[in-house]
Amino acid sequence: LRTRARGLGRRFPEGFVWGAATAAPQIEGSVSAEGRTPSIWDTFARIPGTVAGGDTLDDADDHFRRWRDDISLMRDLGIGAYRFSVAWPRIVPGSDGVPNRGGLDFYDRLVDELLASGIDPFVTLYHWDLPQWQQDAGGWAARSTAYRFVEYATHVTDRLGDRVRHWTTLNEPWVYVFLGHLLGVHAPGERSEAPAVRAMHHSLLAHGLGVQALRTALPVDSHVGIALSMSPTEPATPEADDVAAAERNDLYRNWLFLHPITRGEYHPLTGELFAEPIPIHSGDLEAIAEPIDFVGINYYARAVVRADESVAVTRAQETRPDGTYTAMGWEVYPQGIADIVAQTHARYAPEAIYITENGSAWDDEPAADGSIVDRERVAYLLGHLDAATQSTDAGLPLRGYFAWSLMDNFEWAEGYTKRFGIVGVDYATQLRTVKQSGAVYREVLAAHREAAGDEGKPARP
Ligand code: GBH
Repeated sequence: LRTRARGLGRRFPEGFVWGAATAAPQIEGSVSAEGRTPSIWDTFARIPGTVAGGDTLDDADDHFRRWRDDISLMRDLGIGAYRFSVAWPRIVPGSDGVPNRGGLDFYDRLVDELLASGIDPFVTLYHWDLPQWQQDAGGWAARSTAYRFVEYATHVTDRLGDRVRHWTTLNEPWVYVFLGHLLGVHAPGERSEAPAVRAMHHSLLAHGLGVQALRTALPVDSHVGIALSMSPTEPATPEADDVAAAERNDLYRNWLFLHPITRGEYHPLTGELFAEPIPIHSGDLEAIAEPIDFVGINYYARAVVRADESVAVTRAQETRPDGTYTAMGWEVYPQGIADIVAQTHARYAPEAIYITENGSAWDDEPAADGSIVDRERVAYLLGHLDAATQSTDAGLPLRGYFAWSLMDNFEWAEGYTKRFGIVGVDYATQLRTVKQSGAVYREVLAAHREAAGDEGKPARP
């Protein structure tokens, strides 16, 4: 295993960024500390039946208090970059828009300590924790949310812009827009098309206006992008109707957001997906297409689609091919990571691509001595890294990889029952244990560092 990990590490190009990712609502806890007010997930989790086991964000990984230890852990793993999100309701706790010093101070210290540890901070501005006060003003279905997002982003860049070089506007808008507004399984729990279509457009607008604001606020050597959920989508059979269904599903799932961001217009087939009108104002599409420096891909699994006249394209049309499935019920399909990078490059040729998330949940069983030998996660990790070398070998601009997740955390509707960490968390004691997958990742990173002689070199875009 060690040999395989070390061999893999050596196959990545010089300057390749190795990271781990988290998100504020999933790890921080301390939900009312230093002036934080509730987010839509605090509210949603309190509705009976929404989150497994009635779990809430209240304690999570207690990272808000243990952040220093968590950075030591990253240092111990040899991680070169840390992707985390800033909690909007910590920065702007109320509708008066006044920034909150206590919230800003937290991320200020975090960034300083990361830099002092030689870890490059990758900041995500929005990872699903809309302030409840803004939901009360209409949430993503309201245009004002895009403007409030820009004000919030500006407070963050005012404080961190001198030290953070990589910025992501939104994490997976597709997921919070459709799971949150059409399917109702994520916050805010709405179930109809009108708010979903509006949330889609206002998210794109928030992204575009956010990029413009970031460009104004940040030094020129800063890199700005977005992280999108992507599942390469294939037809279940070569039959024409399956192929057609897969094509529409592919557009819906993978390119709905990236197309307007890179082209300045919605994909021509977007109108066929929705009956509700998209609330476009003049100038919106230009703003949405403000150039970005990188696309972040969050890759977990592929989708294999068959035609089904009885369901809309925006509902599941997936089949379940034979294979290995994670505890989330997602197929293990390493080739998909190379496929989706190739497809993204072929369609939109972004300057740089990062895998901003990749990982898997399994029912980890700690051994009697407390160690966690997570064989399936090790296999998933190595399999996906192996496949990712297809992209770098082909000369595609894949610049980095972030494991999801640094540590077990609040897995949204699944609560704390699903574990994605390469580090285990015992929620009763908050004890962290590096899993075998974490140890293997450490080997990959060490081998890459030695082979590329990367020590001390700054990361590339
Ligand atoms: C991400 O969402 C989130 O950014 C992160 O916060 C979260 O904890 C993590 O992933 C794990 O869930 O049905 O087989 O085609 C990922 C959401 C996962 C949505 C994969 C689409 C398709 C799998 N995506 N899913 S499949």
